[in-house]
Amino acid sequence: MSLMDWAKKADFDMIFKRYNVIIEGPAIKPEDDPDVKKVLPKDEPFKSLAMAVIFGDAEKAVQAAKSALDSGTPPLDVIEKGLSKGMDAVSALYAKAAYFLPDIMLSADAMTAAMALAEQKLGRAREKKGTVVSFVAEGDPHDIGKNLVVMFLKANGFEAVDLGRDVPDKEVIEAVKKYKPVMLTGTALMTTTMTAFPRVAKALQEQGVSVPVFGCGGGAVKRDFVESYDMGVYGVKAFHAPKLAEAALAGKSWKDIRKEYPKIVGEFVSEYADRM
Ligand code: B12
Repeated sequence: MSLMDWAKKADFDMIFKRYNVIIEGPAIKPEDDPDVKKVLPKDEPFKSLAMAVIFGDAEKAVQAAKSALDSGTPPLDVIEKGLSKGMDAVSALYAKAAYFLPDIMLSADAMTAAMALAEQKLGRAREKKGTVVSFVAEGDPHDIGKNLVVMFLKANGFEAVDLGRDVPDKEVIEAVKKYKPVMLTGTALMTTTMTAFPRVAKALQEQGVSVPVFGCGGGAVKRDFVESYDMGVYGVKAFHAPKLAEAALAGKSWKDIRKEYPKIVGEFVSEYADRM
């Protein structure tokens, strides 16, 4: 068969699809995934915010956040009911290997870009109530939760000293000595890195330094783990952080805060259901 004859008979549509010259449709429709459906908000503007994070589209995430904030949606809702739900969906897709590392990096960037707008809107109270030192555990690059903690602390009038992510224990201890904070917060997303918390607590005690409360949170962390070392209080939501710091300022000890967590944060917290 001559090339011309072959070209007349060839199914170019099929060939183009086979070699990705044209695409049959979206490779994946995340919103149809049953685990995504469980967490995806149904109402606007939260659905668009979450979808922009799911698709790792920073431009759309920023647009959605801007229009939500402009139309009066509270910044906390933009974060908690929209962007964070998107990240929950991303986590579900990553867990079942439908998403890979590059996907979640794009989603993290989209969430971070949109969060910056919510932060501006939250504003920063002028009068400083006290100092809090925040860090992500040594070896851990996951800093979205810590950034939220810092953002809510600043918005509520605390001086937040942000040590960043992958912070060596030694730096945390030095910062506690230097700033004498009313609270120290630690975030860890990995089971291999959360072990920094008991190490830091122990080293502080050995060096005769203490903090009224050491709030510890992050995906990998559970309450019983945090309550296995002194000073540790398990932090559930980033926006609880200023309330915990306020309780410490009011003279509550870490032991009191452990016992009274739901009362202090003023809402039902399933992780503390036995202490309601
Ligand atoms: C985004 C993401 C990334 C991004 C992080 C970008 C960034 N700048 O943070 C990138 C792509 C870099 C990444 C990399 C990796 N990741 Co990752 N990642 C995630 C993912 C999908 C979401 C995490 C997230 O941001 N969640 C949203 C934030 C808001 O949640 P959060 O930090 O927990 O904070 C909330 C609360 O915990 C609370 N909180 C947190 N701290 C505190 C403190 C106080 C005081 C209070 C009150 C509250 C509080 O506030 C927030 C809610 O309001 C998770 C999946 C999951 N299920 O969590 C995996 C996950 C954490 N990653 C994981 C892994 C394994 C990795 C890699 C090692 C993968 C690899 N093979 O290379 C690498 C790390 C390599 C390295 N060591 O450098 C695992 C960890 C497993 C484990 N349990 O140990 C997870 C669980 C995925 C999985 N199911 O396997 N990752």
